[in-house]
Amino acid sequence: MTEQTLVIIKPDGLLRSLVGRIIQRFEEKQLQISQIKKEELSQAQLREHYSHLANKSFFPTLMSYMMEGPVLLMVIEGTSAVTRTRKIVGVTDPMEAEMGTLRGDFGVDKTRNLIHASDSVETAHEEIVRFFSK
Ligand code: DGI
Repeated sequence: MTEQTLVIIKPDGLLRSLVGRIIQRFEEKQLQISQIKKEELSQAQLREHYSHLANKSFFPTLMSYMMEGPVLLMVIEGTSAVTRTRKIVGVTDPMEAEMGTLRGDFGVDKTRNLIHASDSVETAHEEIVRFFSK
């Protein structure tokens, strides 16, 4: 089934000039970019996006990392896009992520893990509305 998912290339992905290589991984797997924009995320947007983590000890570190510079927001579309995108991205901790995944190949640590990708079809819908409705 064709789905849409939200992908965010986090600030260090842009600063390290990894955007082309990241997008290539999705395109190689027949996932298409249907919307894309570069933006600096506000504290309010990030608090909403990461509200499920607000009580975690790493939350302040996560917030400041996400505000180090602009991010690239993308709506990625294709068959089973949510699951396939998460597979391409790899698990949260780059030390645990398989080689060949984006986090396994390019991620640094649990904070600097390069990419966000929606974790379900429902979350994807909410996140696309959050970041692309205006
Ligand atoms: O869906 P994910 O991004 O893989 O994971 P998540 O929704 O549980 O967490 C969102 C982000 O928060 C994650 O990409 C990086 C950060 N994070 C999660 N767990 C930890 C963490 N950062 C640190 N420093 N330590 C953690 O245990």
